[in-house]
Amino acid sequence: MAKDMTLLWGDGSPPCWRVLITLEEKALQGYNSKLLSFEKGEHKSQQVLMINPRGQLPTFKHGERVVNESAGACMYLENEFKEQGTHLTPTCPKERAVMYQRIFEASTLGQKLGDVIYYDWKVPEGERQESAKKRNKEAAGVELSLWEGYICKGPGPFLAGKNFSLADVVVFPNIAYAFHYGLCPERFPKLAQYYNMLKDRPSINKHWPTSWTDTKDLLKDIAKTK
Ligand SMILES: N[C@@H](CCC(=O)N[C@@H](CS)C(=O)NCC(=O)O)C(=O)O
Repeated sequence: MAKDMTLLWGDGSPPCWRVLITLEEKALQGYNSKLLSFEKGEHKSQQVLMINPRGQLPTFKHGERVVNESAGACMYLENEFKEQGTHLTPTCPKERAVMYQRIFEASTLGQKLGDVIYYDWKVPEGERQESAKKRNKEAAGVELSLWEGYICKGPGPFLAGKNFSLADVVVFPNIAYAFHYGLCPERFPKLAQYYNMLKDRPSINKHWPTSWTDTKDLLKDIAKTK
């Protein structure tokens, strides 16, 4: 039982999904799970700000230990509960190196996708520029092409090698997010294959964002670079 853990999370957030997946993989049940609404601004409530001064989700606490950064929380849980549930760290040093690299570079992927997806939301109407939108899309294309290449690199089929690892926990939500926002599977066939391989994994499927009922098209014209 994990009664001394609290996770405050928001639906549709890749960082939150990572922590939910890890808790599931590590067979940690009975934690205090609280779904908050971004729309209602609940991520800026006192309840969150007391633990996470940035007012962001996920917000995670184990006893008195606070680990709000999603990848940090996943790594923390894997280390604290090494022998429980799925082993999410490869024993092979080479695969471990790849895992760490992918975990940390996932933030660049998230940022490049966000630059396209949230452009209109972040930039006031009078200041929006088609050229800036185009540049963001090109940069997202370059980044996604890197990840498309990673899927065929190494022994696979998972990101760090033969087994599902923390790299997949951290990166899969970003890949699913890209397809939800309209990334074209024909243009990124390896990413699509990776997505299809993992989408029904119980830990992933159980926490699939319920708000993702329709697909958006913001990333539909993103192309692969050579
Ligand atoms: N680096 C943080 C990022 C968390 C994050 O950006 N959360 C978003 C939701 S996906 C959020 O709470 N945004 C609201 C805000 O920044 O005000 C992590 O990985 O945990």
